[in-house]
Amino acid sequence: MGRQRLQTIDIIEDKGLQDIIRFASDDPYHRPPTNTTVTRIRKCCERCPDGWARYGERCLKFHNTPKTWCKAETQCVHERGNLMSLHSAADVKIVRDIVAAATGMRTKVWLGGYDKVEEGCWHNSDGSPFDYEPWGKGEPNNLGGSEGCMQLHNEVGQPVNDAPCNVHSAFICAMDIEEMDA
Ligand SMILES: [Ca+2]
Ligand SMILES: [Ca+2]
Repeated sequence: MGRQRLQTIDIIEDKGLQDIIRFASDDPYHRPPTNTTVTRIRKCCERCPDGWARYGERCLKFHNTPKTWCKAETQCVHERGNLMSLHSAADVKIVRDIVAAATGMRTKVWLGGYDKVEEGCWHNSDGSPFDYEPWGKGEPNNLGGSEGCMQLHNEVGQPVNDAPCNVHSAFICAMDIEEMDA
């Protein structure tokens, strides 16, 4: 449902109102939406839910209540997101900025990366490509043979570390902006 609304926005921007009307219903005789309706649709879909911060095409929410990686992911899913996946240096920076603003310091934060299923085979819990790996020096080292979850490190120059998934840590959730309700 959210995806359909986003497509509607794309069409508004790309092709204009006549295309929206065709897109809005398969019934060629339906009443076309008014401009007022279109405005309302745009506003509803271009913001994040309360408590979430807009970041590009994603909404982010920091949780400073430490949980295991799995419980953190569960919390994110409950809020219709996932633990945040990293895809660029800007992604690391925004997490650092949000965490610093919320806690006043560098805090370890669970991210969406995990290799718990098969050692060395990393995936993001949101299903996006695991295409950015700013591991700290010597990481990922799978210390003790039991580090399967990606965590933002709290030391300067050490972006991410593989850590034991059962450690309790703050975490950050992300959702695609297209997946939210009005
Ligand atoms: Ca591992
Ligand atoms: Ca490690």
